[in-house]
Amino acid sequence: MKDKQPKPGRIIPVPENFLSPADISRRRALKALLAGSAAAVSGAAFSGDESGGKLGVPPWSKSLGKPVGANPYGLPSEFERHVIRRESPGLTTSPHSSVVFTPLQNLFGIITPNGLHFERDHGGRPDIDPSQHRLMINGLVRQPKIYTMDDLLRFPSVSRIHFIECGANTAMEWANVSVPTVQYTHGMLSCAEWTGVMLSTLLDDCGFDRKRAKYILAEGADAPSLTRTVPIEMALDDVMVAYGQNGEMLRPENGYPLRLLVPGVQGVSSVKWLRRIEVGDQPWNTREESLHYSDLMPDGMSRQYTWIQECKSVITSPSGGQKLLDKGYYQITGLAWSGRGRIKRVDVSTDGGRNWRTAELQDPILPKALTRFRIDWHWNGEPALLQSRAVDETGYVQPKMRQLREVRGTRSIYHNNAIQTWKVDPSGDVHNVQV
Ligand SMILES: Nc1nc2c(c(=O)[nH]1)N[C@H]1C(S)=C(S)[C@@H](COP(=O)(O)O)O[C@H]1N2
Ligand SMILES: [Mo]
Repeated sequence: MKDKQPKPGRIIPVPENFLSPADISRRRALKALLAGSAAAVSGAAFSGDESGGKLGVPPWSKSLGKPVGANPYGLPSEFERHVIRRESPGLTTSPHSSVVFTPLQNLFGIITPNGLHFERDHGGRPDIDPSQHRLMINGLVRQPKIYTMDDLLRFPSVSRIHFIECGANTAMEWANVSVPTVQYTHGMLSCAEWTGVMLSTLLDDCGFDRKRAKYILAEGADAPSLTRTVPIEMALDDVMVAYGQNGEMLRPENGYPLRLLVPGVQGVSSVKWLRRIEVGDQPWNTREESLHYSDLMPDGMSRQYTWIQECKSVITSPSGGQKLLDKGYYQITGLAWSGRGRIKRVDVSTDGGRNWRTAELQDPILPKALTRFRIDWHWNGEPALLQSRAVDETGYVQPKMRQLREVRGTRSIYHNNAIQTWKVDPSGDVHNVQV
């Protein structure tokens, strides 16, 4: 009986400071974290004699707080200042064609706060005045049109929760383990409630040619004029022209004032700062769909137009860089998603895939959205290999790294959806490993 209700263990949850450019020394930061957590555990200097069961009166209970309007636009508590997007040092040569990763290890539920949504830009982020912004729809349409933001806001709107995952998420791990934390292995992944107009509504408004239209081209207003081809069936299904992100206008980083959202498809197709949609009868083979975003296979051939982000999952806690301080009870939790629909099941292993238990899925379980899973775990102090394996509603099972490599080799950059393994050492340190 006792074994079933082990004492809750403590965890150092925020391991990733050591990779910020300002503080690149892993050891120094970990040491600081350890010192910090010791203070938190023994701390509470103000609170009087807690051992006697008394609750002290903290300083903030003894004076007036800040006035209600102190922050006209709210920010997180200063005690959360380590919860930030981070660049992976050395990953890119220019900060304009680069990425900042979402701190998945710090988040709850399925929604990414707007200030933490990952940002992937090819030529920096433009600051667009919405009154000057225009969306043109041309090509195989009866009536080419140019819309202002005001025009677009007058169309019937929809709000839907979807993830965006960069096709290159987990790309560094194809050949071997290369980055230490879930922020860097999986943090080109975010999920928001997007609001906008269905693209089908706008295509109808322009009277697109239903017989000849096979593809659309979406073009961004940023310096690289990023362009992507989207098949018309997708465009007419669930693609949105979005201006809202979690209840407010898009953030500049994520496409303000307008972006395309292609649910379930690699992030690059969700063109930000959207300024033009062209309707055509064949794919455009632009730079971002020939030179990049094609998958180099072992035989030297490349797969092109691999749109869908297949079913994938990752444990976000405990995860790489964290440290378990005690034997005892821990919650294993993480995220699962599929570009093909809903998540059906997530299994969790603590012994590197020999034995599996089915995790609890937390509502809501939405198509092409992140799904939160959790399961109880009693850590007995022995080495453990933590893995999660997701299954989606099509029956597709997330593959092992080895299975994926057998088919794809190691030179693919994109679409690595393999099972992630976190190794827990007897010391409690958690590492990124491949088994
Ligand atoms: N115009 C434009 N759209 C863009 C990009 C860009 O650089 N320019 N980056 C793409 C890539 S590669 C990804 S992964 C997603 C990332 O969206 P986010 O920055 O909102 O997370 O935007 C896509 N849309
Ligand atoms: Mo991307």
